[in-house]
Amino acid sequence: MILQNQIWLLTLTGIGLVSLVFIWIIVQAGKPADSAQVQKTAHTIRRWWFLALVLLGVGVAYATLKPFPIADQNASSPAGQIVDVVGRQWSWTLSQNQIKAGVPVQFNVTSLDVNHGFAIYGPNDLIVTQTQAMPGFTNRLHYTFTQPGKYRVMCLEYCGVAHHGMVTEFEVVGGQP
Ligand SMILES: [Cu+2]
Repeated sequence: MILQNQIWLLTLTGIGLVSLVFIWIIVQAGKPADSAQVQKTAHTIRRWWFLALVLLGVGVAYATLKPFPIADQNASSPAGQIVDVVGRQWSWTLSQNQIKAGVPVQFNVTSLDVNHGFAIYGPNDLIVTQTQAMPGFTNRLHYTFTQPGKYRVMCLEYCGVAHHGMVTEFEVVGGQP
């Protein structure tokens, strides 16, 4: 299952769980309760709930930040090919339009005017990787393409009236089709 479908499933499950909580509250409403006992139970639930949320938050942060795609900006590059990317209102300039599959590539991404979002879409129109294109700063983005084909670059950050037209293409060659 592709990632977007997994997230969709997770979202639906979450909505279902929240709905169940609401239904439970509606069913429980109106029943008389011993307030001291309720308070004691609530405090216990709150303690465990807090601990679970902290563990979940730390776990999710660790799992999602570990494979951080934006490389150390000062380290020497391990990439076998380097592509310089310049964004401006409203176009992209890439130093090359052919990239080899299976060889790590480093995109050096910057902007001449305002902030842009440098996003690469694969042949199936799903986002492959992305970073910011910022004026006065170069972001290094590392990625290794596995699938050959036509890839599109689109701006992911609104940057003016022709933002939607900030599209370019490049080709990934070699590798397994
Ligand atoms: Cu834009």
